[in-house]
Amino acid sequence: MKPARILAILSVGMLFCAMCAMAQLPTSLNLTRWAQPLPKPHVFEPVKQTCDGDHYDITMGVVKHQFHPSLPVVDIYGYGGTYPGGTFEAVVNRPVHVTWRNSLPEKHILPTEPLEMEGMHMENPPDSAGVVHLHGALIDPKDDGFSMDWITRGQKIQYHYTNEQLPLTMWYHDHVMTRTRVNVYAGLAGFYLLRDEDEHELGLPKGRYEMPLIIQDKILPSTDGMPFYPFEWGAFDGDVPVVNGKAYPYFEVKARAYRFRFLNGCNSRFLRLTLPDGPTFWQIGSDGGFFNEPVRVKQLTMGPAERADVIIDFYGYEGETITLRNSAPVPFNGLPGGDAVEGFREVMQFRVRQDKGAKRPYCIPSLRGVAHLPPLPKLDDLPDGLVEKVRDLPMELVRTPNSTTAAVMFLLNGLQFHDEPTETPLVDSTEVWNLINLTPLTHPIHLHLVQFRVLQRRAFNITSFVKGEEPQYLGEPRLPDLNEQGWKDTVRSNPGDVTTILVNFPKYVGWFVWHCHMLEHEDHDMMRPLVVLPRDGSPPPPPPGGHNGHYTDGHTHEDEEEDDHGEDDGHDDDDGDHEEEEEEGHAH
Ligand SMILES: *[C@@H]1O[C@H](CO)[C@@H](O)[C@H](O)[C@H]1NC(C)=O
Ligand SMILES: *[C@@H]1O[C@H](CO)[C@@H](O)[C@H](O)[C@H]1NC(C)=O
Ligand SMILES: *[C@@H]1O[C@H](CO)[C@@H](O)[C@H](O)[C@H]1NC(C)=O
Ligand SMILES: [Cu+2]
Repeated sequence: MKPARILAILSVGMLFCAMCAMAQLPTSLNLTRWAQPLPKPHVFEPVKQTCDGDHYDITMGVVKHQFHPSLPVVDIYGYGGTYPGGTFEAVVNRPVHVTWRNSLPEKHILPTEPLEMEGMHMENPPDSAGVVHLHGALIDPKDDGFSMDWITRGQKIQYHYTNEQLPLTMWYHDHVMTRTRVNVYAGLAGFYLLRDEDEHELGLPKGRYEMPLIIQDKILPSTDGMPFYPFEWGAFDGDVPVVNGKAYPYFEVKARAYRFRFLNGCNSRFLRLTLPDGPTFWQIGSDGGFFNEPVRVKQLTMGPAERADVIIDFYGYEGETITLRNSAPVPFNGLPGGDAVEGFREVMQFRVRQDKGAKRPYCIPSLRGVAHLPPLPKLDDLPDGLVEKVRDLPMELVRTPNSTTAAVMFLLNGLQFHDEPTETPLVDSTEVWNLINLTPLTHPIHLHLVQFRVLQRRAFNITSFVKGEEPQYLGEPRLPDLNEQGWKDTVRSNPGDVTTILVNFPKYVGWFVWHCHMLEHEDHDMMRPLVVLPRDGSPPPPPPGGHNGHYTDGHTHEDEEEDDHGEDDGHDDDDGDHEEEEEEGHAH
């Protein structure tokens, strides 16, 4: 039995201890609600379009930002000059090539004391380290933003997004080892919308009637306008909702249907969103794309990194103001009930204009022709020979070795990130993963590379499991919610449940990761390699990130001129490079 297992049984008591020990966080200023309009993130323009795709040149760096009209403009982080970063508009099967440039400062704007690496057997990354992960993408590992593949100030790297997948709502964000929580909190996140031709024929609301909504939480305690982030490993929950970068915004809408791409972009906070006295949420898609038919949702529950594609029809609500509310408590355990802190019960406001609405309610089309979503398989009824491997993967709360900064940490499968890989599926194989949650919290579990199906959840006896016995189930399996029955890349794993997913590992071999998407958990140390192996027994390509001295790979990270401000010379040079990397990356 692993020591981690023995400790896990103490988990509930230890968690509360850890929480008492945490420093009291400041509270935000009392900011006037609905004092500013909701902005729409700008759409990135390609620097050039060629037969082999759209080329972009994007800098991660310091940006000017104002969270609320009563606060001054501050320096935080962003992509392409703004927080949130610009939106990529991409088309299925048309590749996107991005030169990511790093001009992040040598000294981080948020606390990153080197002590944080205790017990983790690796050096602290430089403050300016940055690496971009495209969340939801079917992708070659060299382009995936592996956590050790960071570049530092003055460096650039080109990533290739082939877009060979169904249309979906993706987002891109920073993913540096042990630093994701601070970098994302500082502003490094944006949308990547992938569409296809057929989607246009559905007649869904578009243009100004389509709005991405990245909901995040901040603490804005001071008149200097800077968001506060503690030096902590425990989950962080801000008390002010920030939507598309603005605290408590309002959105003026017409009395007609809108399409919203909801994204929970919080570090750790779960959301349970409602529109009391407002129209219904009709969810048309989840993380990995469309459902066959819209799903009526009363409460939209979203863990960090989950997306929901939602139609809201304001027809018949002329002249009304409708508040988007949240009731998800902290900590979140998946049970009904509880409530959010006062500042987070109201997220944003819709003001439905009196003039010029629609003439009739919106009729949502069937999405079947675009979704192509196979019926949800049943665990007991999977075709013979489909599943090559079943993995039982416990998540646990354990004592951190020798740490003075964090008494406990969450682990996957009792192991830390730098332990030998254990999740090593064969390429093009299908596996069943049982996510066995022994902790008192819900964890949003994310796998890179794939879109999977959630088959079921089933309560089990934690006590007997911790003793090393086979899982002892305490009830019948429960189907996932209707809006969790489509393609998912992030699933809420609730305490005391075995959450079972069916996952295929397509096309690419090499090093990816799977992790909890509560960023404080992910950073220490609830993230593990996911190494997809070739079928012929040959070794997979090494993990990206060789330039950092931790691994070796063939990947080039170029240094730029010292005074680089992103707007590129030497851009044309990238193309030669790109050819080279492409060949290299697909040569297995
Ligand atoms: C915040 O300000 C509003 C409006 O001025 C006021 O009604 C409310 O009581 C204030 N809340 C706190 C906690 O001070
Ligand atoms: C913890 O500290 C002890 C004593 O200094 C040392 O022997 C041990 O290797 C440390 N453990 C880890 C995991 O760093
Ligand atoms: C859980 O397992 C423990 C140890 O095997 C047993 O004593 C206990 O009765 C079980 N609880 C339930 C609810 O079955
Ligand atoms: Cu977690």
